[in-house]
Amino acid sequence: MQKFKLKMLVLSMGLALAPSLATAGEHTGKDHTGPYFISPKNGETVSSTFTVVMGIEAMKVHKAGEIIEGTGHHHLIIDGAYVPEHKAVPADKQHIHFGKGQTETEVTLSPGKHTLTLQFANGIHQSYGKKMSTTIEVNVK
Ligand SMILES: [Cu+2]
Repeated sequence: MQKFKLKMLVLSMGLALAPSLATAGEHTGKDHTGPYFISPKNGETVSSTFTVVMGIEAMKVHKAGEIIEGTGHHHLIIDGAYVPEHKAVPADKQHIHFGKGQTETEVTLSPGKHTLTLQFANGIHQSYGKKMSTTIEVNVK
């Protein structure tokens, strides 16, 4: 039984590796279908001011202004949910736009647990929806 389970694990790992092997030589992160946090990592303990590094492979980062297919910009949502597809991402203290195409920012939060959500949206800030979002939790010292 043990042996069988191990074999299945090796098999599924092989399958998971297959797509990245196909694109070997290219840059990593091909397993991400939406935006992702390069830093911090989910569950990480951070100091009150910390750097957030945002990544995306599925689409290209472009400054805001007009709708260009396959492009958009990052939004960081603090302690809030993703924005449903086609809805405009609000602009307030909880929703930070990176309309210049930034992929890095500094955030200051109160001590305790917070969620960080990345939401990718098009050039006029309309959300690409849940599939183009990701949420992690951080523990602020
Ligand atoms: Cu925006």
